[in-house]
Amino acid sequence: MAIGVFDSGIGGLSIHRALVDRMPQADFIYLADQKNTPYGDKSGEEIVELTRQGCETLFEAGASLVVLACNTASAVALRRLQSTWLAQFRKTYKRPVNVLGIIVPTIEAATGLPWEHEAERRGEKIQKLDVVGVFSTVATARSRVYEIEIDKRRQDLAVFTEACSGLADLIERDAPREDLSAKIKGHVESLKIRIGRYPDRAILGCTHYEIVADLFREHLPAGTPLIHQPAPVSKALAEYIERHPEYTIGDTGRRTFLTTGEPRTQSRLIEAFWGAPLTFESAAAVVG
Ligand code: DGN
Repeated sequence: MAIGVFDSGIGGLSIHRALVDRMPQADFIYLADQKNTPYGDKSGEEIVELTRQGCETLFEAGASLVVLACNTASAVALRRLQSTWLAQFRKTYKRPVNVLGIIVPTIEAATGLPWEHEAERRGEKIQKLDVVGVFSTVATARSRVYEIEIDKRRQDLAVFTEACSGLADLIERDAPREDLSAKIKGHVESLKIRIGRYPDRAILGCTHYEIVADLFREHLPAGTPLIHQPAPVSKALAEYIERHPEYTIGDTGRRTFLTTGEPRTQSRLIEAFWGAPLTFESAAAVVG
């Protein structure tokens, strides 16, 4: 058995990397739905259906847990999968299986005290924060998941989500760095105009954006705390696995990379981010 990691493309590799670093002995299967990427501009129904199919492929390939390493799928499809499809998956695969999202651990990191304690431990100054800026896909912004979930925890924080239409796709297509930088600058400035000033802290609410986190940092005012997803998500998942030994995750350190698109070696951007070239196999060839 293995941990399945799902994204519409390469963005989820940012989460996968942190999971591998935290649990190097576990077996992992990564699935990129590159045939259908990008998800960010699709309808809710389409996102639910594609995410359901992705989970099925991963369970068929031997995953016991599927991590939706995609904010868009987590925001739009997670609840529907858990309430409607999970019972069916468990019947079909005759073993404990589950689907987990990445938004709640991110929000806990962005709003909760543990994050502030960690920052304090590192000697960073904690300011009184009141405006959180979230950068995400259009579908995540439309779901208002960050506004809703943050409001449940911290009513003293105002949340503004900036829908960065097309940015994940540009990253997926390995667009030149200058183009990515210009687009990110445009979104930071557009968020500033909506808020009336720069946000006090910002969340990278799309797993693709982690790969160009340095460009967000460059265009936000120096010192703006930037919340990254990989660390809190991998920590929350490792804790979840410890509490739930019924989900077996293997112990041979095997890592498989599948794509619904054309099998290929991933982009230069990924190679730089990952530290080595990654070759994906065809998902159809592996699970039929
Ligand atoms: N990486 C996905 C996310 O975190 O929302 C978005 C990918 C996409 O298809 N736009």
